[in-house]
Amino acid sequence: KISIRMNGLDYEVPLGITILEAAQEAGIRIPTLCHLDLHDLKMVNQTASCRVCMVESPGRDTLVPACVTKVHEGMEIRTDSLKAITARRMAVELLLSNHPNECFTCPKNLQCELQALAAELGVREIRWEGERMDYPKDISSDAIVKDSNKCIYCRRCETMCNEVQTCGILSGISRGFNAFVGPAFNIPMVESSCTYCGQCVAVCPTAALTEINHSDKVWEALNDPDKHVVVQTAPAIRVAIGELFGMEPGTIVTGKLVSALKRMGFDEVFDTDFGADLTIMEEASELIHRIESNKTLPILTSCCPAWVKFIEQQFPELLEIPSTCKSPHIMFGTIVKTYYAQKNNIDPDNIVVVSIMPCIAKKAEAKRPELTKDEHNNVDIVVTTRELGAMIKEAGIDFNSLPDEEYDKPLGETTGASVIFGTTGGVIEAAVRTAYEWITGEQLGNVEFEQLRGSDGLRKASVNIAGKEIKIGIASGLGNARELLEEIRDGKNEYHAIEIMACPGGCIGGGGQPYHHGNYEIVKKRQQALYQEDRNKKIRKSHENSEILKLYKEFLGKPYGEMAHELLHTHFEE
Ligand code: HC1
Ligand code: SF4
Repeated sequence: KISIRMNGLDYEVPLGITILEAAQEAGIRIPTLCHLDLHDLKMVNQTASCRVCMVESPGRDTLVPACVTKVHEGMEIRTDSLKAITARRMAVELLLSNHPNECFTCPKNLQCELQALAAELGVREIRWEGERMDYPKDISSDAIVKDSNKCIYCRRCETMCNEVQTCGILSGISRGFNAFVGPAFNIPMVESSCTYCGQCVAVCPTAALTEINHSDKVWEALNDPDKHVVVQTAPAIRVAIGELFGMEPGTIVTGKLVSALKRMGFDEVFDTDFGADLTIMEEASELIHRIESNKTLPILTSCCPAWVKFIEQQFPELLEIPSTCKSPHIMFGTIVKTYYAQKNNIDPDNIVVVSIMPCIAKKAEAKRPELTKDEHNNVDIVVTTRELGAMIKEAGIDFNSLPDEEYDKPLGETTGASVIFGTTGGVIEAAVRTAYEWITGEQLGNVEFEQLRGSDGLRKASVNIAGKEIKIGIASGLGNARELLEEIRDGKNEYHAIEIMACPGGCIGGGGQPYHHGNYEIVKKRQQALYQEDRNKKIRKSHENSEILKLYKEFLGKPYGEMAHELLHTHFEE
């Protein structure tokens, strides 16, 4: 420990920490903008480029950035001097002098960290009316909008993309005044190898990176009398959307979510969890088939579209091993446009399937050629949790006072196994519950597999099924996925099954969820809420979902059979 003096008071702090960390320990706020410490992901963005955290250190002539300056014995620091406050304000003023003045219409309005800082620091005028960057917006992809004019060069996205996700798409481009972050040579996003995981969007403090907004398409469909509009909600929405209405992270709002969607005018409100139960029927069958034939192991889960794009682009030689299952919301869309359409005598061309997803990559997934090649798409429109929250507000619905309502039936019955899909480890736990009972013919006493749970990005465990150790790997975050894939490629991996989710924490940490500003405690609360939702369910195993069993009996035939293959499975592209 060393002694320092901060704002006139004495503190004992550990040697080697920064002024910013010392201030945080002492409960003193130093504003930051480019700095981002994601210690759960072992990632710190420490570019010190914004100069917002300047503090005064008497004895030194200059101000110093608190985020990168280490404390030393006897150091004196003033975070609140006029000089420090003026410097901070000027740093923000300079950023604003080259920032589009369009807060009113900006997708980040009221959620922008730069805007919030300007308010906090009392910036009341911008004294420099100068030249501005004038790059066209990149709307080339189906998922992400890049507006380089709003880039403040904090490089958080770059650190996330390169160090956590290891995708290497984003880097600094151009020099000086014109500098921004984008794909090499500033090629359009769609031409890059971006996975659309959206983690760069999740950490961008401004609107330089946002999701493409598709809410107008939903309103159009809802207002078209010829359209039958069916909505489905992903597992991770119910434990996060409440945050957009001031609720505590991890508040379970399933009933209010259904209620809001009914009030918005959707003809049917369904749950992607049903699709997840269906996925387990197929994926567990595929797992058993591969274990019995001892071929193409390990099987990799295929529900995360960013992860699928990652393996297609980075490990094309391994495309034999992912499960061929379509993702749950795509399976659900397929069933709505076939079984449901036939049962209800509705022309599938008049059905619009809307998916509410925590994910930005799902937008691009829904547009993949092999999932849209039939005369009708599987899923027509994808909106994120954030987009839905904004739509509920636009519709004037008072979310917090809504009653709890139930998902529509049929196709409305879901299990605890499917709701945990939304957290890292959940898909494989759901698959194990079913595979265990199918292989052994015995009922599981306890359906909770603690060894598969947790929040570390890379976990390894095994489950004993009928005397055989089934080895399981779990990765969330694409950098962790890369480690497992390299092991497989190099023949060093002995796993039977691997679950991969592109976003740290799984879908609950998705790029389309309410912004958590790098606070992974929020993501962990969402995770606990999903496990609670699982415990609240009467049925906790996918193969006991009676609506699913009926669907196979009336329409699909056998799990992993011919019809199931045709409708519920897909292939991957090099
Ligand atoms: Fe997910 Fe999935 S769990 S991918 O994370 O398999 O997005 O929530 O809907 O499709 O069920 C996302 C979540 C989601 C699918 C399911
Ligand atoms: Fe990188 Fe993911 Fe952002 Fe694409 S979406 S640029 S892969 S972080």
